[in-house]
Amino acid sequence: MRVLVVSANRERSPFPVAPLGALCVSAAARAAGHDADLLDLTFSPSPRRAIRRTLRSKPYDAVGLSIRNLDNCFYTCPKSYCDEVRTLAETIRRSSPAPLVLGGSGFSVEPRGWLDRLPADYGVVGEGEAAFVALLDRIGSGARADDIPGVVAARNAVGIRPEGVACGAGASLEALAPPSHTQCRYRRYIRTGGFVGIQSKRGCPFECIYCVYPWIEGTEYRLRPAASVAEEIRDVAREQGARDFFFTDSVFNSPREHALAVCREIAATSPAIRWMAYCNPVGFDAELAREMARAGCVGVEFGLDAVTEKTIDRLGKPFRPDEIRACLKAASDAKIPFAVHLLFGGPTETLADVEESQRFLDSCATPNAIFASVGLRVYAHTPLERIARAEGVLSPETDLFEPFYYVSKELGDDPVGAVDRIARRRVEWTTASDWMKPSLRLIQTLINRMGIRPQWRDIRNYGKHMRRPPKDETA
Ligand code: B12
Repeated sequence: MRVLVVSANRERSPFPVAPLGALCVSAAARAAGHDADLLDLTFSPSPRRAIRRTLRSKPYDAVGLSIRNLDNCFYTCPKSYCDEVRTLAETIRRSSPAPLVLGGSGFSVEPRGWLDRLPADYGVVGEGEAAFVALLDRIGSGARADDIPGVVAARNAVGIRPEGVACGAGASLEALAPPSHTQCRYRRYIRTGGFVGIQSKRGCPFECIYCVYPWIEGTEYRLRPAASVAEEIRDVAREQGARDFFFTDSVFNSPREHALAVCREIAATSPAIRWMAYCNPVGFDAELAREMARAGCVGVEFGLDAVTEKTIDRLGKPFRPDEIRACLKAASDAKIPFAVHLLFGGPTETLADVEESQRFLDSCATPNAIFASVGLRVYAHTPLERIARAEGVLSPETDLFEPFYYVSKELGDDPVGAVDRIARRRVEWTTASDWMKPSLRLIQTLINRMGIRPQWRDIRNYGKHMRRPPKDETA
């Protein structure tokens, strides 16, 4: 069959992100013998014209639309991508009679909402490779498709996510074709601050109360052989001259032995690359940090969210404060630049907890940047949804397709201002109020153009001029 996979994402913040998910499903379709093309709209000056032109060029038998983001998860500056994506879907519909299949992480967090709003025939919830290929077969033969695990037919999209709709299917990753990187022009991404996305595993066994990663990827780790991860990196580096990679794993360092093996393979086969990854403190020690640095890791982002005993418990994080201290020291000793992400506003959190978080981090190795956010995006079927409903802040009618944020009422009437005031006391702390400043955005663009990785490496230097605290607030 002739198949077109369209990647809808055009977001440029914090940098343009290459369409790894779309490259995976396109590769799977090709491996199954289909003639699959990819249309990446990230840099397209006129996405609708690009869609019309592409759909005129070949009589496609099926079109896939990859929806990476539903919204930007920014409490202070919320943005939904729905209208933009709907326009693309409508253009596809008008330009081709081929069945339209939706998929992607942004789709998977709210499949029902998307199918209600977009003119599509099917949706694939969670992992796409096997389901998309099975669906193409059924489309080809005209048979029913909604019994394929993960596939939802738009006409009976009522009550998606009942038991039985498999998500993050448990298939082994070894059998998957590698993403079709040759279909992506990485040069432009890398010039504008982006990376080649790479995955060393799927799945997330942790149970953070607000998170949808286990839903998208499954709750158990499925590991790729370390040698094939390194081989994929080496091939893209060779074929496309790409040097900058980003591990898209929810937590790169877990399980630790696998992360170590991946680092050793990369160091042996691709000595000249640079990469970054999201990590957490579980098993992140001096040996792993050293191996990561040796393998070309130039930046680690610790998605801690909480750092005090109380807030860690409330968010269901899988580590303790002493593990945080140990992992920050390990990264610092290995001379890997590192950033910390914090998420304030979780259940029962007070300003005293924010103050305690700052004191705790003051006592650890100093990160290059601390990103402090306020407000937890509430997703359906998470423990946080249940908490918000029990507290009555989320009414039964609230549609979680629209961004809804949980912020503990104990943070007061102006949680953003209050956290801002605490954050401004330290040069390494930054908040959404900083990120939205045009001057900071300009600096970020320049940093991206200069090829500096990680982008936040020197935030203490330029940030301090912009966030100088009022005299009476220095604590
Ligand atoms: C790594 C990551 C990042 C990195 C990206 C680094 C890089 N260079 O790639 C960084 C930190 C930069 C980032 C930024 C953002 N991210 Co992010 N990110 C992720 C993460 C952890 C993995 C994404 C990934 O690449 N996975 C690997 C690929 C292979 O999987 P996939 O894309 O899901 O594709 C599979 C399926 O979805 C499906 N599929 C995909 N396309 C298609 C198409 C069809 C037709 C079919 C059938 C199937 C299908 O099959 C694929 C293969 O199995 C996810 C969470 C998660 N675990 O999924 C969040 C996630 C995607 N991000 C999210 C968001 C919101 C953002 C930001 C908007 C946040 C912000 N305010 O800055 C930005 C947007 C950046 C941009 N320009 O688009 C949300 C999206 C949901 C939502 N609410 O919209 C997620 C789900 C996290 C969350 N908050 O819940 N992100």
